[in-house]
Order: sequence, then structure tokens, then C-alpha cells
Amino acid sequence: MPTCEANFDGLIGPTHNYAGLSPGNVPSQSNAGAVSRPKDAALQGLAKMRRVHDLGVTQGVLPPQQRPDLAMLRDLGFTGTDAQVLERASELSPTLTAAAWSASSMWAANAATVSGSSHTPDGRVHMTPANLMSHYHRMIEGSTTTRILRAIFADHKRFAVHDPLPCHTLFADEGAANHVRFARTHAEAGVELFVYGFDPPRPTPMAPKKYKSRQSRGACETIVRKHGLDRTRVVIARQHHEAIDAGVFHNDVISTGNENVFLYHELAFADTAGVLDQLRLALDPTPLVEIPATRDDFTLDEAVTSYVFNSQVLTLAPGEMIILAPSESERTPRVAAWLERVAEDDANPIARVEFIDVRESMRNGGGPACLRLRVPLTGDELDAVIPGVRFSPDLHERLTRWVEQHYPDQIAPTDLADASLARACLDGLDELTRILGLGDIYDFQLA
Ligand code: SUG
Repeated sequence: MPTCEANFDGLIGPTHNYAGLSPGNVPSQSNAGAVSRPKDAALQGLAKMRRVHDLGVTQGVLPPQQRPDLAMLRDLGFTGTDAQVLERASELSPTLTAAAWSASSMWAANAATVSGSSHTPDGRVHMTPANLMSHYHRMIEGSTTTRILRAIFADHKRFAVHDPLPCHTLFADEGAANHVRFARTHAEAGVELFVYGFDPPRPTPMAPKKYKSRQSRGACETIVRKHGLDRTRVVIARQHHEAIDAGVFHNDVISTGNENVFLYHELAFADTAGVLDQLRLALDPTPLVEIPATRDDFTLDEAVTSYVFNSQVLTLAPGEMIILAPSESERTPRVAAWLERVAEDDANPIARVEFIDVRESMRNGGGPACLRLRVPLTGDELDAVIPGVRFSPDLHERLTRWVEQHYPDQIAPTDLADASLARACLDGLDELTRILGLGDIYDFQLA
């Protein structure tokens, strides 16, 4: 097997709901309190995995986390039976209760930052799970994500799964959502772009005013060191403060890349021209194929509404790529027109654009690319991945049956006090670990 870039999608969990937990994430705020549709959400996620698999790209599955996390609520002082814990927590703190139920681990682009073995001095794939310390409901993902990644990428000769960085603003880390790998092909070594929003030791007057940035420069620099990357093949760039204030809470909402192709909005970075210069130099002699969107093409607001940069750009064959864009891009006229121009332009390898419906996730600010973690793998490394998480039509069928059987059709905010719903969700997860051949990974299984 040649080297590939596998996409590991977060399977959308049965507790998917709209709790408005993410200030700075416009859809999360505007859909707060809406009724969610977990079954539809999971089926949409599986259909996306199937489409990517059918396009010939290696696809894997990451299981959801144990939610609701009643142990977390107990740690915070809520006592009694499960029903009492949920009742007291939902009375006293709807926010903590919602954090305990959040299915946010679906957004696997925030699970970790990954460097392929062609970039690391020990020739292993290095992964640093994100500490996600900017939001409490996400911060509680880190330890289980580490356990899950260590179960899936268990072969120490080939994979190094680090601990998450310390939970301090100096190291605020949101994972691969702020990381892009460039190379002539997936089989070759290339350059890694790390993007941050703030740098606590060196504050700047050009900081966002409305929303907080999530990723620190210190996190980027620490991961570069821990993965042992060659600094001449690393670019570290700061997000534009206007982008963050428009709702670009992760870089993957405003730029994306695949092999040597780079799609970006001109307001993605504080110094976009400088970032391009550094990338061109680091990637030389491979040319960087630049696909910009200017303010005249569409505004930051249109980029955020359409989530066009959260498309998956996938290699179909040498020199032939597809953009798998969220349906919302098709419904944003100036963005749809730009996509059409990109697909028609022979100067880039984009052959066509396809739209995919992940509406339930989108309503919480998670597009197609948020739902997946990219992992560059050689054939041997792919063979060393636990086989049960490899997506196939057979696994698609089994997971569809499992979702149909275990997922609620809807969750309204008041359902988060329901202990029987909590039990049903956890029973489903117990069965899932057997379907995926993962063994015991959840706290309730290990207790
Ligand atoms: O961290 N939404 C997620 C969306 C993450 C998207 N990921 C990437 N861009 N890669 C977040 O803001 C909303 C949950 C709620 O409001 O119920 C939420 O966590």
C-alpha cells in the first residue's frame, strides 16, 4: 500500500444537542436551546464517511466519548443516584449539565495534531491530543481522546501518542483544526503550517475585540518541539483578528489545504502575504498552488455562513482533486459562484465540487472537515491500525443499524435531566466498543 492520508471521523454520539456552549462560534450561539436530532446527525456523519470511502480515500471511525459524563458531575460535588445527580445538576447549573452531555468529540479535527512519519526524526507518526482548554465542555475530552488514540494507534514502534499539553493559556491547543500539512503528494515529506490566535507573552493591539482566540502560539511551538519537526519546514502564522471577530474560531473555518493546494481567504491571517512567502520558500521546489478568495469574492461573514473553507479537499488521482463542501456553501450565492470558478480553472487540480449535508453538526459550528482527523499513513502503518475502526460498506451497515437502535430521534434542553435517556445512551456505547473491536475504553467499562 502506498502512503495515504486517512480520514478518521468522529462518530456523532447519541447525546448530540444544542446547548450554546461555544461563544465565538456563531451557529452554536444562535441555535442554543434548539431541539437536536441525534439519529439524523449520526446518519449524516456516516453518509459522509461512506462518500469519502467511495471516492477511494481511506476512512476510519473514532468512537464518541462517554456522555453524559456523570462522573464529571459527581467530581463537581453533585451526589446521589444517577437520577438525583442529573436532577440537581440541571437545576443548579444547566451549563455544567450540558457540558456533561455534549457530543462535541464528534469534531475530530480538534482531537489531536498529527505529524506523519516522514516529518519526525524517529520515523513514527506523532500525535498530540488537544487540551481544548478554552471551553470546559471540550476540555473534558482530552484524557479520553488520549486513551482512544492509544487504543487505535497502539503499535509503539509506529505511533507515538503524547499526553495533551498542560492546561494553561500558554499552551491552549485546539488540535488539527489549526494545522495544515503541505507536500507535493501525500506520499512525500513537506511542510506543516501551524496557526494561532494569541500569544500570551507577546500581546498585540491587533487582538480580536468581540471574541476570544482559542489557540496559543506556545501550543504550536511546543508541538513542533515534541514532534521533533525540522523548523525550516514549519510555518507558524497568526490568525487575523477580524476573522476571529467574524466567528472564525478555528483556522479550518477560513483556510484549508491538500497536498500542495492552499485555499484561503485574504483575511485569514494577520499577514497573509508573509504566510504565503514563507510557505512558498519552505515548500520549494514544489510549487504552492494558491487559491485565494478576496473580500470582493465574498466577505468573512459569507465564509462563516457557508463554511466553505471547512470543505474536505480530497485527492482522487495524481493531480486530480475534489472539494467536498457543506451544502450551506451551495446556498450562499457568491461562495457558490467562487467554487464554480475554482473548479473551472485549469491552473489548479480541483476537478469538481460536490456538496454534502451535515446540517445537524453544522448547526453547532462543525462542517465536513471539522468532523475528521487527517492521519498520513504508510501502508505498514495503516496495517498496524486496529482493524475494527477501518470504514467499509459492511461497517457502515452495522453502524447504521446500531444508530437506528440506540439513538433518540430528538433531544430538547429539558431531556438533559432524564436519567433513563442517560442510561440508554451509555448502553449503546458499550455495544459500540464491541462493534469497533476496541475493548474497554470508557470509564464505565473500566470501573
Ligand atoms: O468547539 N462546537 C464546536 C465546534 C467545533 C468545530 N471544529 C472545527 N472547526 N474544527 C466548538 O465550538 C458547540 C456545542 C454546543 O453549543 O452545544 C461546540 O462545541
